[in-house]
Amino acid sequence: MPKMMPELVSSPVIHRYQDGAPVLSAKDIPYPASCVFNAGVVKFKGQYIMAFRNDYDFNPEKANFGGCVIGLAFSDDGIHWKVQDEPFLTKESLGDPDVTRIYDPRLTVLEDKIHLCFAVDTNHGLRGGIAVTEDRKTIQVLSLTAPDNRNMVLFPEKIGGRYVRLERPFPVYSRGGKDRFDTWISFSPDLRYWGDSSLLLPVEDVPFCNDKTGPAAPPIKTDAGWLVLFHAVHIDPARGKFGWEKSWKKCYNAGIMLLDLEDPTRIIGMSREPLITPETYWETEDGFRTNVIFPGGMILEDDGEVKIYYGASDTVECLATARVEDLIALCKPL
Ligand code: BMA
Repeated sequence: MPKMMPELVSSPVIHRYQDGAPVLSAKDIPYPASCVFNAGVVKFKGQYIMAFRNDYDFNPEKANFGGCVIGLAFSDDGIHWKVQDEPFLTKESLGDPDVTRIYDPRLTVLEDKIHLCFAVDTNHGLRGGIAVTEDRKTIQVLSLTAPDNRNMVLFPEKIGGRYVRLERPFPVYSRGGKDRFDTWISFSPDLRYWGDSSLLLPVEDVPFCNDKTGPAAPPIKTDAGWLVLFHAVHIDPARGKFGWEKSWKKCYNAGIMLLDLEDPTRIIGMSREPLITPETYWETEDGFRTNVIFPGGMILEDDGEVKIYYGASDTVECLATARVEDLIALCKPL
């Protein structure tokens, strides 16, 4: 039996923009769109850039979608977004007929270029990609994992001379055939070849989790350490269904931790409670899979405000803010 969860509440340091109303949703998209969520966001040369996931052609009878693309949006303030006329990436963008879906983008500015992490479903498993874009129209794929691995995020600079990523492999056989997945960390000399992998955040270390942990937004650097958002999932099979699907009983919360600046394989602090747990109408009442908070972007402003972008209910994109010092203070030493 999965461990039962206590009643969860979001941290008081979190402020939802407009009481949690979306900053981007299907109605803002100039091409077919049903659910717009799980975005990656960066601030690059003064402009905010968002890459979002758009599942389109929803079929209510089958509770599934005709397809999924990644779109781009731009903003001067990180709040009001102008969406580019055409999708940025489709499953065809990789030129590999084995790819059946591309989704869940994360963005990192690294060495003055926008890097993109993404997930693809293929006929032979789930893969995580790392790419760079110079023109915001095309991507150059630098690496693709072997199945099954995804949810990758890149650190914004090299550490100890190597690139670093967080990731979430899917070890099914050794974990009793069910999803019980943890966050890992890997290193690379060139963004192509990845290794020196180690377990970073196992499910059992997160008090509000009984199912899986995964990287959320790319880490931000602070004097206290790398500030890292993660998602943590708990399941209670006794719970009623969440959302439009026949059965969806998972609850996704956002958590926060601090990693050592020089040795990011070391967790130096973590909040024992969720940072954001589903609470608003958009997070709990209506959506494809309600009770899902899926952060993919975190921006530290010059004045110490942190903007956190998160997909709500796999349906809309929302924004919360917090003070960086408050987030750090939540990460109590382990
Ligand atoms: C995960 C991914 C995410 C999604 C989440 C909740 O497995 O597919 O894209 O937001 O499930 O449905």
